[in-house]
Parts: sequence; structure tokens; C-alpha cells
Amino acid sequence: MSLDQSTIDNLAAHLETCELEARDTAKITDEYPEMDWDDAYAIQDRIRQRKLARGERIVGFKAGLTSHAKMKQMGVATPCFGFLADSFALPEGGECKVSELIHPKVEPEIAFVTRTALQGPGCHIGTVLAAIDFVMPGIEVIDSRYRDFKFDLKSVVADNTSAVRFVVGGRPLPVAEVDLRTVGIVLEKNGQPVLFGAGAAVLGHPAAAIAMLANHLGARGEHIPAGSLILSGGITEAVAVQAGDAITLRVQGMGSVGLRFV
Ligand code: 0L1
Ligand code: MG
Repeated sequence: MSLDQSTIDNLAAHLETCELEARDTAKITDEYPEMDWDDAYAIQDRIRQRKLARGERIVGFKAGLTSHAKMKQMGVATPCFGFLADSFALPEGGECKVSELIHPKVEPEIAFVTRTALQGPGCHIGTVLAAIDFVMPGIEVIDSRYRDFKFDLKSVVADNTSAVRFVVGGRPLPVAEVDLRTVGIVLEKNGQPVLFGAGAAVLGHPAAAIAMLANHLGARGEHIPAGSLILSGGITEAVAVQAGDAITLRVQGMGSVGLRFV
């Protein structure tokens, strides 16, 4: 690590305040170019501790930048991982208030719920499928705290990978009842189909993103608890939304889930 504890605390407070007050900021590596990966995840951990200290609960995790479309859109080459707090969850068909956000975008994702804990290292698609209870459609709303979504990967990790809101729903399916590589998705914006894809866009198989997450957490002495919700990453690039937009995600065999931006 190259940053001291008080710098990590200050950067976590700064980024979380930007999240809570819907204010953007320059990417933090502009001021701290020496920041390394351990620093970046330590800042994210500190944001998680701040939320826990306020009584929020951590309901799961997310993998980000897991598809080539997303990596190309953001100009990066590696996935990243973040956490999901209960305050991020929106009801199915509910409202997402844009006044609470900076410049939201949506991503179509497959959400996983674990039946048993997953502990890396050594997790692979098989271990993941054996530990999953069910999968369902999920829309992630991302909202980078960085001005104009301009960042590098370490800054994104520190910023909890742009996590801010999500909705899951539709028809949950036991994982054995779906081929997650060929499952098709359509994302509709205001009734118009705008994005199309298949599960294989996420690292060849969305469960590979969960295995990477478990191995990443295992390397840091953590695990994925039973009953966790995990967003496996956008199948397509992200789409910008504004007040008045209605978004629906349809996933083959799993029904649909939607949100209205107000
Ligand atoms: O969930 C994601 O793929 C987002 C990762 C963070 C980068 C971004 O804000 O697009
Ligand atoms: Mg995402």
C-alpha cells in the first residue's frame, strides 16, 4: 500500500459524500497517482464500513466491466468488484429518483443468489453453479462519482465500481433450468428495444464472474456468504437515462423487471 490510513479515510469520506450528495469529482488518481490496488480496495472497504456504521446492511456484491462491450465502452481491460448495500435496492417496477444521482446509466445483468457460501481461491464455474440457489433478471443503475465518467480502474474500484441502485425480479429460475451462456436478453427504453445480448457476453459464462469474485474475495480473506445477491456484470454497454425514462429488461425464460426514472 502506498497511502496512509488517514488519506484512505479522507478519500472514502470524500467519495461517499459525493455519492450521498449527488456531486461529481475529479478522479482521485489525479491527486494520488501513486495509489495502488490495495489502496483502491481499502478505500472501497472504508466506504462499506461507513455504511455499516450508519446501520445499513450489505446484501451482496457486484462484478463490473465483465463484458467486452463494457470494457470497450470504458477503455479498460480487467473486471472489478464492489459491494451492494440495502439502500441501493429499488422495488420491482418502482421509481428511481434522478435528483439523487449525478449521471445515471443502466446495465442489463443476470443476478445470482447463493444458497451456500462460496470461498476462494480455487472457485470455478462448477463450484459456483453448485452453490447458487437461483438466478433472475437484474438492472443495475451505475453513477460514477467521477466527472463525465472519466476515470481509471483504480479510481473506479475506490468508488465502489460506480454502484448506486439496482432492481431484481422477474421469474427466478433454479440455475439448472437455464443455459446461462445462450440465455437472451432485451433491454427496452420507453418501450423501444435498444440493447440485445446473451449471457456469454459476460466472460463466456456469467458464473465465471461469480467465480472471479469469490477468488478475489478469498485472496483478501473474505468470502461470499449464503443468501448473497450478486450482479454478474452488464451484458451490453451501459445506457444513459434521465427523468421520464422507463426501462424494462426481458430475460429469456425469466420474465422481466423494470424501473421508472422520475
Ligand atoms: O457495473 C459496472 O460494470 C460498472 C463498473 C464501473 C465502471 C463504470 O462506471 O462504468
Ligand atoms: Mg454493472
